[in-house]
Amino acid sequence: MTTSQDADQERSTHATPASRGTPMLRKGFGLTQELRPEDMTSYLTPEADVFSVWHLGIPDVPTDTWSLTVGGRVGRRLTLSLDDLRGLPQTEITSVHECAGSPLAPTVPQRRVGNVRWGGVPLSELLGLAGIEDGSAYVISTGADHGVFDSRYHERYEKDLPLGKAMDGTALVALTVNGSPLPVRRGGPVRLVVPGYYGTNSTKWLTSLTVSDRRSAGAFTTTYYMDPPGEGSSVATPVWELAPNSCLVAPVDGQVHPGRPVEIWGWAWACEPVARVDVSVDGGHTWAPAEVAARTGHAWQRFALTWTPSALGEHVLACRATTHSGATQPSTPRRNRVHQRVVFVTPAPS
Ligand SMILES: Nc1nc2c(c(=O)[nH]1)N[C@H]1C(S)=C(S)[C@@H](COP(=O)(O)O)O[C@H]1N2
Ligand SMILES: [Mo]
Repeated sequence: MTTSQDADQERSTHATPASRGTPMLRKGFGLTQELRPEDMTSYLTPEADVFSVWHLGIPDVPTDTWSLTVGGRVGRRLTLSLDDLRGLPQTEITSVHECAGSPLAPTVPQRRVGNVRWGGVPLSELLGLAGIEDGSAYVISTGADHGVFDSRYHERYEKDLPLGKAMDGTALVALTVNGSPLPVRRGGPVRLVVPGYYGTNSTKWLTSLTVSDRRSAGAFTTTYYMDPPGEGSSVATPVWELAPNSCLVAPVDGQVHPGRPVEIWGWAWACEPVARVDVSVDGGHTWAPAEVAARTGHAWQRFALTWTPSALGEHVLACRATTHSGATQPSTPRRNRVHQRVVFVTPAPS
């Protein structure tokens, strides 16, 4: 690890040499097929089943020459190699990983979600080593990827997060996912992970961290991933904290029969713990509280309710999560709109 005191020089720019000109394995926006909710049967989502999203392409990051700089408003600027990072204290956290959906259609629910165990160096540890100057308020992260998104060339993918979140001990400079080294397509060799925040904030192919007194002026924090002002407000909000959300894993059609108890279950999550999940079997006219497991880390929480249907026919199942502070899911078109599934109660196999 090398350090330097010339923080002033760093202040003028967030770019690092590595963020320019890294060869790209793929160019342009892309994503991989997400798991359907009925296939989210395991608490930990296997890495291969977790959705993947990239805006600018996938860079060919050279692991041997990769380095991370920590600069901006810090006492000493750090440059770390992969070995330097591996030599620092490591921790793990299980965390729900959810995409906020397309920044061009932010109200369309996508249900791109998984629950994984990330491992790496706490961001607070690295920032502590660098020493944060008074008056700092944000940490800006940049990735090595560059390219065209939404008909515009972007020199890099750049995000920011409030200093309080960066220092809360959950944010990681991650080296592993589910116990294995991060593959390049997952953001390897090193990515940022911000548990409790939408996936967009977890910068892949991380090359620099910059402590700042203001937000990033980049496209991915100004044009994209800013929710328009709500009713009675004039301020747009950054797409940071996970809004309450939930999905139904079971039952599906063919599993529901008259007079036979069936477990309605699924996963619920939010930035803060989910305190309650309500389930409906009549399309949202009436709701009943499900049992909800306690949360560990920033993982999703299982909910379940036993239902014994009495008659044959169509039922619209729905689930709705509510947090300790009372935030809940809307039934209007929003990214965390209530999830519904139609099931037919069919005669039991004899
Ligand atoms: N460098 C970089 N980081 C990025 C992105 C990107 O395009 N470039 N996409 C973000 C978005 S929108 C999401 S949802 C997550 C997806 O991470 P995954 O592909 O590992 O699931 O990465 C985030 N980090
Ligand atoms: Mo995303």
